[in-house]
Amino acid sequence: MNLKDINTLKTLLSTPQKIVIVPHKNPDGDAIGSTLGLCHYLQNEGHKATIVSPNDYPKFLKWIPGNDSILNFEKENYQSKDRINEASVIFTLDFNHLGRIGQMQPFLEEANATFVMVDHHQEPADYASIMYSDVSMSSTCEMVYNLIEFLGDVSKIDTKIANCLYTGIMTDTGSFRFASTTSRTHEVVADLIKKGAKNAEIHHKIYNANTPSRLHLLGCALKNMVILREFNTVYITLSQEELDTYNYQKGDTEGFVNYGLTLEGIKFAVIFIENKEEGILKISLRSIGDFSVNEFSRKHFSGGGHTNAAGGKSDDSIEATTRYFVSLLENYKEELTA
Ligand SMILES: [Mn+2]
Repeated sequence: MNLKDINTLKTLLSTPQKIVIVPHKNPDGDAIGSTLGLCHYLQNEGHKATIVSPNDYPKFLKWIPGNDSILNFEKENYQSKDRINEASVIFTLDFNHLGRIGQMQPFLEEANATFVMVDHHQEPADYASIMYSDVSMSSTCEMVYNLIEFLGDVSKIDTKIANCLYTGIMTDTGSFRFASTTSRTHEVVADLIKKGAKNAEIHHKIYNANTPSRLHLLGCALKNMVILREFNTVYITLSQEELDTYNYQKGDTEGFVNYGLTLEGIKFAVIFIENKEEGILKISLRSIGDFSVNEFSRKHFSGGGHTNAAGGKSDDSIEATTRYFVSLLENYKEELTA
């Protein structure tokens, strides 16, 4: 974050503001952890701060301190719009394009507030007058820690904030194993533990929250896995019928795509998940090393994200989409087998 933006933000926050904090649609651990961590900090500083989420989020995140106060734009629509209308400052966290907030988009576009973006994805749009965008960051939670530090307030990070920020850093780094994890990430996490983050408890709450049906759905996904050795690539499909059979709940397929990468030699893993309600396939892409799934998804599946983790979508059937996907791989063979 540049000095000019830090100073503008300092001045802005030197008097009490009405603040709305927004995570992306289908928020994950980093989106919920970062918005809640920032929200606690701003409230402690005397601001009126509210989180408005575009929609609901998985049950395994519903213990994070303050989660009860999050407004769901789909369910608490009137109240959400009210808060957005009266906001003097709107923070958008863990996304960088207003297209990522679904039906909330027009309301934010019309809002008469100063926008602050804090995000670590590629190619930020330019809707925010104060921007903290850094693709080298492990997580938005690590950036919120930095933001509080830029404001000179690290000593004000309390136990609640520490637990929120630890959660998002942990989930976005795959428990500190992805390449985006730096020595600085560990320093931040060490300080959060000092400040009261209950690391073992957080791991337990996030990762040991399986239901029998989710594990059965995972079994189904792994059975459907197709291994394309000549491209060091793996893909998984899940049809709506299979999701229904195993009583799919929001968040159940989180992390499934990563299993492909645990096979020796595999560099590229993709999961295609049918969503009959939206009439699309949701696609998650992961890679190990230099192969950019962000570029791949931008080019072929109207998505994007990071070098090693991205999302995308397709309007075609599972059969047609996977056929198209496999046909693309020939063009990437050299990169994938290098
Ligand atoms: Mn993130």
